[in-house]
Amino acid sequence: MGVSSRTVATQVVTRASSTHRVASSSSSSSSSGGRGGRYGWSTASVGGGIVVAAAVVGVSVASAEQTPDYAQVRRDIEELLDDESWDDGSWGPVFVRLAWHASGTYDVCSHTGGSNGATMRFPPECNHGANAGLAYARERLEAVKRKHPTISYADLWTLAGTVAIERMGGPDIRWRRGRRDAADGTACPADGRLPDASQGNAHTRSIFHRMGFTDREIVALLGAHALGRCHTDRSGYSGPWTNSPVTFSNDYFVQLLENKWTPKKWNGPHQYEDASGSLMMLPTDLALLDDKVFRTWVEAYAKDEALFFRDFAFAWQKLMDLGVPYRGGVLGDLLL
Ligand code: HIF
Repeated sequence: MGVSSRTVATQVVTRASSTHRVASSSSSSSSSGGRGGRYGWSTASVGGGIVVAAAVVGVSVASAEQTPDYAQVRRDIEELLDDESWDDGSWGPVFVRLAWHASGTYDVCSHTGGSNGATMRFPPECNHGANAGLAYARERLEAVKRKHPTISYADLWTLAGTVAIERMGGPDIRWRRGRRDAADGTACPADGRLPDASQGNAHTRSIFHRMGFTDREIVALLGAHALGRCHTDRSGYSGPWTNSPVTFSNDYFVQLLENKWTPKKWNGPHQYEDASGSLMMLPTDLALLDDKVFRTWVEAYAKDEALFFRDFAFAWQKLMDLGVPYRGGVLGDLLL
């Protein structure tokens, strides 16, 4: 899809969703325990985590200034993407990683973690090893937050990752606003909820099943490793998965199946490299080929990019919405 038609589609989504919206009268910096707009939110601490509940308490109308101009926010995020001095020339991949690490802490049983709250702004979560390097992305997005102070960080980060995927050639993805920022770090999830790249399929399954994903959705999501690269000063691993790390495509699956992967001989963590030594796979990536179900989907997505794009768009939206109360199921509007 071309740039102009994508922009139009984006605006249609923004307008369409605003028809369902009763604007909140509270500022985005209010805690999830705050109260405002049509819904009053209350929080209760359960087992060290936070449960968010919402109840209809009345309708109020906010002034235009209190509602972020989401179409403009999108454009401002787009402006930040290209940068020849950053990695492979785009901040897109690290925005995608920020959005996913903010969301992927969710636990479907305790309803803790997830994108609501943007708790990665606070210790201890900002210091979790898995989040190394994400301060660069958070800092880069501060310019957009300053320009649009009423957008929550939780909305800004998830939108930035989503816009980045779209602008790097990925599918159009339905993004929903309405996340609220936590006031402090009391709702930070425990360390260890994000995946450990040195592990195998049992670990990958347990991490993503905890978030509520199916095996098919896990493989679809993993196609995002077509983007970006590993950095020795962050994860310790090194290199990109594909030759076009700022283009969203099904190339991750093609590389996984068609390239020859051998253990990299170096003074670093165990990872795989191709014959040229320029591409890499993590142990969790290569393990997909050893599992019958995972492999079936790797092969399907390598063969059919349109199928991958469709499945990815659905799974990514689900990831971005983890931990956010919404009504009407997956296609419903967020509760704000
Ligand atoms: Fe990643 N991922 N990811 N990842 N990831 C890294 C980088 C990126 C895992 C490990 C790593 C997903 C799942 C998993 C991106 C997007 C997604 C790095 C390197 C590691 C180690 C970090 C660095 O050194 O900078 C593991 C173990 C996962 C589960 C198996 C998601 C599906 C693919 C959910 C996802 O969307 C992106 C983009 C990057 C590149 C970041 C960059 O700065 O270039």
